[in-house]
Amino acid sequence: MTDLHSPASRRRVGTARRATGAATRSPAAVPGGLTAAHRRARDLLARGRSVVVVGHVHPDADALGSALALGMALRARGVRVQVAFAEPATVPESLRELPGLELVVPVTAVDHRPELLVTVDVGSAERLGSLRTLLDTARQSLVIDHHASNTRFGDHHLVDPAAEATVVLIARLIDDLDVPLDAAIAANLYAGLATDTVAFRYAEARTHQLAARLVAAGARPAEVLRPILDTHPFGWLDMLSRVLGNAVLDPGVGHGVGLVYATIDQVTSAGLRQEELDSVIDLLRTAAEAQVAAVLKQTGPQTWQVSLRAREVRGNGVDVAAVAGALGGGGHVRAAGFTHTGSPGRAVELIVAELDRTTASG
Ligand SMILES: [Mn+2]
Repeated sequence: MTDLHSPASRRRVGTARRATGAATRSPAAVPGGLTAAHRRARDLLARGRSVVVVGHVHPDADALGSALALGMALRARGVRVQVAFAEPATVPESLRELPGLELVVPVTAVDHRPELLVTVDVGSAERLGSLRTLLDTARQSLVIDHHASNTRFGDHHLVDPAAEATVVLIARLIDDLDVPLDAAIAANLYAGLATDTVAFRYAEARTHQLAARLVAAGARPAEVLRPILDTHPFGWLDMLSRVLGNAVLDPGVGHGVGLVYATIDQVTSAGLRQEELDSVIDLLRTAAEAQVAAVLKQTGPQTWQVSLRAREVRGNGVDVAAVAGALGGGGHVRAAGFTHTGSPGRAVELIVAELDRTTASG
């Protein structure tokens, strides 16, 4: 994903916790009082009789997978559940094979006075889009998320940046609600887990163990991931050939850090889905000669959404969140972005200057 909330290339430090239900019920001390937050979340979910679960705008597999898995688990407990997101108006095409989509309701049909609003994978109230009004109208709200930057915008919060995906937190809660993992719930959890860990590159042992549980419960990895990761329209290949054919490599940027970049103008992106556009940075970032990759995607006559990725070098690398932050954006250490107004050439100049500056001081 090109948005700033993709956890691509984050690195996780192990904690004492494990992903199994038995472990989460143990009173083991967890930094930040997570156990208490987890228990409160479980109690809220156990009591709620009408729940609306909302993912972030333009939901990815972690957001929608979390919402659907939790929604199905609550439905199994007899709870009245709706799943929603503010934009786009329909489920993104690549996520339309996830089980449980019958829980998704359009914005106009959302119950605005539920007992409990649960937001999943949402880092800030803005990421709820028009559904942020639910924060005021729901009786209570519970924020479940793994973004370190979470602004804690609800009444109650289960925020764990050590979780590789929000579905990890959802899996623990489902265990603690004593809802058995069925194939449909497992498929949703697997979709979020596989994508947010960049196909398990950034997954601790306990997270691989969770994946094994999900597969044992009936999630079929190839079937779950094919529409999400392995399916593009033919026009994608033409777009790639043009965009990648014009990619530029400058290995000298940042005192040898190296930058590879490409631009996608509106003519080139016409008719393609977000899924196709988001794939470009993942190809670009494989260039061995550059530690930093940038994709400049035109969103208006003079506006460009710039995505940055940093390659890890022996456990180290450029902090692109700092680069993006200096240019008015933000994100994660290895995946960040900013919005640029002006020419794409000027955006590249700004990135180069920032990389030269930060690598000189580092
Ligand atoms: Mn996520």
